[in-house]
Formats: sequence, structure tokens, C-alpha cells
Amino acid sequence: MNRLIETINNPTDLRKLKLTDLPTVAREIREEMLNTVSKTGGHLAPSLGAVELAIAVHYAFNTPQDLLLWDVGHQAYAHKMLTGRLNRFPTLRQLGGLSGFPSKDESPQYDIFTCGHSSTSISTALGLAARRDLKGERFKIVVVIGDAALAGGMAFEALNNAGHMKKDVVIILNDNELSISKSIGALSRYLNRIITNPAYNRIRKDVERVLKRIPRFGFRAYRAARRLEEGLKNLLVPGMLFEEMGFRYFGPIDGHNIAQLVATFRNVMNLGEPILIHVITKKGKGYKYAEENPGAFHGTGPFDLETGKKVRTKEEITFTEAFGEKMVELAEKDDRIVGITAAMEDGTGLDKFSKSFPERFFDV
Ligand SMILES: Cc1ncc(C[n+]2csc(CCOP(=O)(O)OP(=O)(O)O)c2C)c(N)n1
Ligand SMILES: [Mg+2]
Repeated sequence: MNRLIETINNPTDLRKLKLTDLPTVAREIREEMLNTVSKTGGHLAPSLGAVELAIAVHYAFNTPQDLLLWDVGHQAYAHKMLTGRLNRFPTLRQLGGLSGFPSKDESPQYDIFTCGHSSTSISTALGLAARRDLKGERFKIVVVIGDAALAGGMAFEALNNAGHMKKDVVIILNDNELSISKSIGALSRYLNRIITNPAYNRIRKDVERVLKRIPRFGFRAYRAARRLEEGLKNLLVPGMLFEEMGFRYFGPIDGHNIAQLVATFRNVMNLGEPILIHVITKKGKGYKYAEENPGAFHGTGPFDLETGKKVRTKEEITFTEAFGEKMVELAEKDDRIVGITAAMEDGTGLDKFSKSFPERFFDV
């Protein structure tokens, strides 16, 4: 039997499918991704985690009239398959083949901004929104940004600016609680508190119920109720940081539930103001070994699908390993040596160093 994804030449084809067909599409996309990346290597875990997200965004929004920006380019493999590049997907990252990142040259219609990673999407979206509004055009602008990418300085400048300009943009925060290694920092802690504190969410629901019962007659009573609401909101609403920056915050929602994603996108897409939707995903979703070890499968070389074991290249030891060992060796003799990385503990070979010298290791 023909696979469903083979009937999808563009997002319009996807939008003709029933909502109940979409989990099948997700399964087929994952199979295709695993088949290819196990041979070519690539950013497997981040893109596995964003399959339902890519499907739901293209299903709910009217791409390419609505503009979609992927901030973290390596989350976009499913997006590539849904936008006419399924047949070429086996050429991923090969000479003359598909790029591992959004590329304007590859797809001017669907990859509207060439990027790698990270933190550029929100300011790009704002620029596009300013142009749209000056020209009096009407379409949506959607951004998907990773939790670590959101902590980048440029993303924060853009959040600040967006709340001020009150532009109609939708930002989807793809929060898998992971950078390449574990996400660190104050923002990451904040996001984590939103997700893990059920009391937060429960109390909020209770407060909303009570507030709905307060009769809204009499100006004084009304004003008092509003003030109370604002005060309580400050204490209790998850995502207040974003609200204070001028965004409407929605979430957290399950990023692997396509129906819920589509419903949420449809509910909020026409509010006409800056929107932030907090979506929780699992890095490596759908492939056991990547779920268990998302760091190792963040960017991977070829591997055996059955066992998850990396296919060894010719070299006995990689450059990265040699560097990592040498760092430890040198640091034992010289206590002025420190290790610094931007979330690339494993990728730079500094993992051994970080364990041997935790106080001299800095993940910035
Ligand atoms: C300025 C800079 N620092 C570090 C890196 C290395 N890097 C590549 S991907 C990544 C993590 C991305 O995390 P997130 O945005 O949460 O996306 P995810 O990989 O979890 O899908 C990092 C730190 C980089 N590309 N650029
Ligand atoms: Mg992440």
C-alpha cells in the first residue's frame, strides 16, 4: 500500500487529509528520517522531536502564504519532507543534495530565511511583520524556536521589541528541556518551573473559576475585581515573564498531540497580537536510543538502526576524543587551564574534562 506521505507534494495536500490521518503521517516521516539519517548522519534527535509540530503548523496555518521560520535549522527535517523534498531526502547533507538546514536557495517558497542555529528568527519575523503591515497585507508569521535558542541574546532583543511593537506574530517555543547537553541557566529553570509545578496550573484554574463568579456590575466592584485578577495573575499565571514583555502566553501543551496542537494554533492565530505558545516535546521522540541518549543523537554520524551503535569510521580515535584527552592531561599539570563551551560538552570532547575538573568547566 502506498504511504500517505507520498501523496503530500506540498502543505496544501497535507491540509486535504483528515486530522485522524496525521499520526500516520508522523509515523511515516519518522521512518523516513531514521532510514536516511542512519546512513548519512545528521541532526536526528532535534528533528525527531519536532515531527508533530511541523505537521500541525503546516496543517493549521496556510503556508506558504503564511510565513514559517525555523530558528533552529536542525529541527526542520520534517518540514523539508512536507514541502516537496521527500524524494530528495536521502541526499541529505551529501554533495549536491539537501542542506541540513533551511536554505533559501533550496526552497525559496518554504525556507524563507537561510539559517543554521540560532536566535535569529524572532527579529526576522518582526522585520517581515513590519513590511507586511506597511504594505497593508494580511497573512500570518509563525516562528518555531528551541528552548536554548530562546536564551540567545538576539532572541531576547527581539522579544523586547515585539512586545513594544505589538506586531501580529506567533512564536512557538519548542521546549525539549535540552540544548545539546542539558539546558542550563535561569531561563531554563524558569521554563522548567512552569512545566513541572502542577500546583501552579491547578491554582490558576481555581482562581479563574472564582473570578468568573464575581459579578461584574458596579464600576468599583469591577475595578477591584480587575485589580485582584491582575495581582493574582502575576503570582500564578505561568509564562508571566512573557506576558510582561507584551506577549499572550499559552501553554504548556503536549507537542506530540497533533490534534491539540492544531486546535491551539487555530484558537489563537487570529488574536492579532504577539503570541507565545509553549510546546513541550521529547528530544529523540520515537526512536528508543535517541530518547534514551538525546545528546549522542543530537548530531550523529551513520549508525546501525537495530542497535543504535555508531558505525565507526576508519580512524582509531577521533580528533574530538584526542582533544578531550589532551585537555585533561594538560589540566592535571596546569591549574590555570579551564574549559569553556556553548552547550557542546560532548561535541567538543570536553565531557571528560567537565567530570575531572567540574569547578574549572564552564558551559556558557
Ligand atoms: C552561538 C552558538 N553557540 C552554540 C552552538 C552549538 N549549538 C548547536 S545546536 C545547540 C542547541 C540548540 O538547542 P535548542 O535551541 O533547545 O534546540 P534543540 O537542539 O534542543 O532542538 C547548540 C548550543 C551554536 N550553534 N551557536
Ligand atoms: Mg532544546
